Amino acid sequence: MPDDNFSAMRQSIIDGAPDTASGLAQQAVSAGIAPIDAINHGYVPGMHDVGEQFAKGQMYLPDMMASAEAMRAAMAVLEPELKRLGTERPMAGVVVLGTTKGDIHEIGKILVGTLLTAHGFRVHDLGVDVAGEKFAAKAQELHADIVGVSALLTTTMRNQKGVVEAIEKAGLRSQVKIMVGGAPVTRRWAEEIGADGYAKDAMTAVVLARELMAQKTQIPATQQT
Ligand code: B1M
Repeated sequence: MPDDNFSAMRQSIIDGAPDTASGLAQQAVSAGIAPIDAINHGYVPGMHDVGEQFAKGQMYLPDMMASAEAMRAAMAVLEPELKRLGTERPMAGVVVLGTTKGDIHEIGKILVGTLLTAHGFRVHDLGVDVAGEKFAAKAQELHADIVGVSALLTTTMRNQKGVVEAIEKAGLRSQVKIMVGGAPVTRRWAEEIGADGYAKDAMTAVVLARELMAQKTQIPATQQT
């Protein structure tokens, strides 16, 4: 796809224009463009620009909400395409996913969930503002392999620790791997709170989830013949 189209996608997010964003996504699908390329080279850079402008005081909250709406409109077109790829693969593992308590940012989490689904994981998305106990209860109910916790605010990333504690309290820690992510989250933070891994973006989250599944299914070295 020409760079012009990616620029138009980026601009549709900055403008907070859902109809344009979804129209461009439809064009991309019709033209056989990989949905992940449209997301990574078109729409996500637009969201990053919006964040920068907001931080500099050049954009206000309603603008940011309009941009998020445009992003959701594009994702509504691209997501089924990505999911279709996932159903053609063998089941890779069960993931319970959500944004942590006090936090309503969901675009990154949705992207992570979509890519995991596209790579064969069965993803249960709990949504936003999710307490640790809810993650633990759903993980228990679904016999989840992985719990994934997103946080976008420096004030809410500490609630990721609450999820680790809730999983421990429910007696599930030995069965469930925990991965964390989100803009302010770091590998060091993941280690500090006792999570099993950190991913910086949605594609890395897929790689990490596969690694965690491999760790889960690995026969301990002491039992290997
Ligand atoms: Co908010 N917001 N926001 N916001 N918002 C940020 C995060 C901010 C950095 C903007 C800024 O100041 N530059 C700032 C946080 C500052 C901080 O804590 N350091 C901020 C703020 C301050 C706020 C409010 C407090 C504003 C206010 O009310 N005054 C408020 C808080 C509300 C709350 O949650 N309680 C707020 C509200 C909102 C909106 C509702 C308007 C909207 C969200 C709408 C929605 O999601 N439905 C919004 C938006 C859109 C943003 C920015 C602009 C974009 C976020 C986004 O969607 N990015 C954001 C600025 C920015 O990030 N540049 C900002 C695109 C997305 C694809 O990237 O989410 O980073 P991201 O996800 C990536 C990776 O992080 C990673 O993979 C994803 C895909 O590559 N990842 C994971 C994410 N989760 C993962 C989980 C994993 C693994 C990887 O494993 C489980």
